[in-house]
Amino acid sequence: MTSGSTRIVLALALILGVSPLSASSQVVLHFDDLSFLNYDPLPATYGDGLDPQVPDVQYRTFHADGVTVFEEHLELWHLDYGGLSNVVFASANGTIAEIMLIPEIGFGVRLVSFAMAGYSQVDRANTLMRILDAEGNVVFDFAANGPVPILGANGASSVFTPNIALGGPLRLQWGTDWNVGLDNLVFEGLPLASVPEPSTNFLLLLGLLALGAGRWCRRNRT
Ligand SMILES: [Ca+2]
Ligand SMILES: [Ca+2]
Repeated sequence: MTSGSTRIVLALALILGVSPLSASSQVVLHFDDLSFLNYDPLPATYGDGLDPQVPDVQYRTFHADGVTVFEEHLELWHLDYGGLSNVVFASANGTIAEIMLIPEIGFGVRLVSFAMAGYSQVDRANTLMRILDAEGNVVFDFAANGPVPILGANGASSVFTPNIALGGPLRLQWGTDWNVGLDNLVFEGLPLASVPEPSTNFLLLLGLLALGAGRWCRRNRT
């Protein structure tokens, strides 16, 4: 998602009365406060309780089907995922990484934004990149129109701002190239009453699809 689409998402969010920048309780998972060696598993407790409304964050690597678990962790890496440092990635190539945000009963959770970049300073792509609910229903599919480019060359990285809230656990999956690492994931818990109706997320999705269509048209005029 480019800054252009980011602006549109923010604009939509503002139009819909969803405040993407308001809460002071936003948590950032940056992995910079850990001592580790490359390939070490990310501790299962990392990020737990930083937001009391989201007591548990879980990390898994799935087989390529995105359903069966390969290993109950993600792994850590120091440098050269683009310009990011101290990132997490799937524990084997050809698999799918997942971060699951689990709110307290009576609360929802909003995935505000996250960054990704390609190793080793190489542009990559996610053939699979999506947000699911606890039951595995796809709430938002970043790759609906094809693989999602991920920057990495020349110290670049890609920032995504889904700003999507669910009334229960939220899962972010990406794969199947373990050379795509994740960093700076921002989320917040919020009372169920302030979780947008599913139709609001649907409108955000429509906005993104409209943007994609616009891009497609422009590309085909040149
Ligand atoms: Ca945990
Ligand atoms: Ca980091």
